[in-house]
Amino acid sequence: MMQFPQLFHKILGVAFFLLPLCAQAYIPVADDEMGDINRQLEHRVSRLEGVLRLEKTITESGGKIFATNGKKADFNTTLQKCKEAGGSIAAPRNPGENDAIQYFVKTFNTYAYLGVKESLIPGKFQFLDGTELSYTNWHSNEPSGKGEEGCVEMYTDGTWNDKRCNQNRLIVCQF
Ligand code: MMA
Ligand code: CA
Repeated sequence: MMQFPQLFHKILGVAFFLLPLCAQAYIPVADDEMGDINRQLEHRVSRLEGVLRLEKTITESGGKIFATNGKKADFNTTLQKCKEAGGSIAAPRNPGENDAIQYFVKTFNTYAYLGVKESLIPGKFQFLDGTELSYTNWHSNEPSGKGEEGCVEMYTDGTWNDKRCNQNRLIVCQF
């Protein structure tokens, strides 16, 4: 009768002997099927993106997708609509993202609210989660509201203006 340590050693030996076989014979099959599914999905996604770009309802910057439904709403309704869609209100973090949002503002010729709001310090603005803005694109002489304009809209030229939150502006979300 074989003792445990020897048996264990034998099983380990067989396992390591079979490992390269598995790697060559089985994993490539699974890999291929996965590759097939990935290619099918990528094809479907790229066709959907083609439709949405044709309709001018999506833009992309650095992997972040921005989208509009072409409709207008006040700031709180915009927050709600973006959340319902599984995203959040568009908040540009750099010039590329600002350009991506500006594309909609120009295309729909309608200003858009951004995911930026006034902090407890009047005239100081931040992201909705309270984090600091590392990029801004204020229009000259903005922000001007001194605590009376808690939201931020984007003008057609891409610059920002602090604005009361009750206006109807283009809904632009990020995903
Ligand atoms: C409006 C309003 C402000 C903006 C000024 C710029 C008069 O107020 O949109 O937010 O700063 O225009 O002139
Ligand atoms: Ca202002």
